[in-house]
Amino acid sequence: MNAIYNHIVDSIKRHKKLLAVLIDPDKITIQKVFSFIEKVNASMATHIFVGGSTVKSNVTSTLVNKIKSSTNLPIVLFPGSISQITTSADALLFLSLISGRNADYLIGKQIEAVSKLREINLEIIPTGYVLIESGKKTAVQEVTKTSPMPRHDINAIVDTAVAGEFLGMRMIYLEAGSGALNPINANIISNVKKALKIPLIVGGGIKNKSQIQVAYDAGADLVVVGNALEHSNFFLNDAK
Ligand code: 1GP
Repeated sequence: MNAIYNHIVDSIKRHKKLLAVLIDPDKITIQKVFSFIEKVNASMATHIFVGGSTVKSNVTSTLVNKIKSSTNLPIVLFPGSISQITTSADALLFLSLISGRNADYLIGKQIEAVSKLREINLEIIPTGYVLIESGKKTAVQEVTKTSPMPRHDINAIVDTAVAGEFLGMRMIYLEAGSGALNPINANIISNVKKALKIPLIVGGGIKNKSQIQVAYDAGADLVVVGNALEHSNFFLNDAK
């Protein structure tokens, strides 16, 4: 039942870096899914994340089914709302926005999701979600009505991530926000990574392969790329 998480942990032990392609159900049409997934299959991507901040109800389930029929990559839900939970995925990031002080996104939405999650058999990965300011207001900030953490406050960012680990979260996700002007910088990533024993995900505003490499070199175990794929196939064209 922990197959996806165990695979992430094993990959880290084997020094293998991971890359998730984030698909926002609001930004892709069902007609385009097959050709997009073909490119993802031929790329260096190791995971497909599905989710968005403002997705319409019931769209996610149809999309995940289509993706599943055309890939063997693990599909991990990265839900912006409860309506994005669907049993056809392989795992769910059970997120708590620990950088914010909005009780709804710390514990409220999670409690609302429980009755649905108890009915279905989905691997749940408790994940501390840490939003860091990135040069512009992002959708996460808008939707959750929380303030991102200032970039320069490294100690507070590290303490927040470690508090997540101490609370029993199994991964930490450092998020600059979709379409962020500035991705999470190497200094933040390396300081957080040094303090953590659990896997570290980094995403938001990553636009090219050198930015992916910067994140890996600083200590990111899994990098998430979404927005940039709508504008370029910069890495999808690279064969595995
Ligand atoms: C957003 O971290 C993800 O939640 C990915 O961000 O769309 O900017 O790649 P981008």
